[in-house]
Amino acid sequence: MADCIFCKIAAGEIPSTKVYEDDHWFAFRDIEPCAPVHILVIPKKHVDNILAFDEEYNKNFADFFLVIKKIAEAEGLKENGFRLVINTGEKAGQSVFHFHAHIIGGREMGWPPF
Ligand code: DGP
Repeated sequence: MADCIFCKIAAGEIPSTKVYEDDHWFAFRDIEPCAPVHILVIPKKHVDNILAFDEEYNKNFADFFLVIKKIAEAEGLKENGFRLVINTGEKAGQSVFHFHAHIIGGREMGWPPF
């Protein structure tokens, strides 16, 4: 999508620190990390957020959790776990309107998250 910063990152038009890529997914390090490991996982096919999903688009997410698992293992997060955060909507903290999941790990975390 034109003027989408994450579409441009996935296309290599804006530089990022890539940690994973396949035909459908792109993952890179967050520019403002909140933990030793802070990675953003995005679908290459643009969607604003979960609220914009329909049944057709959802088919693109068949391997979503396997991709998350692959990245988490490669980042050494298997032993101590990690947090997966998907901010959806401006009031919930979404600032970039291209779906992204934050993989956050490498430190202890509390609950609730706010
Ligand atoms: P959210 O608030 O959930 O929409 O998260 C957006 C995240 O994206 C935020 O943690 C900062 C990160 N971010 C924004 N612009 C860039 C960028 O140009 N490069 C990288 N690597 N991360 C970015």
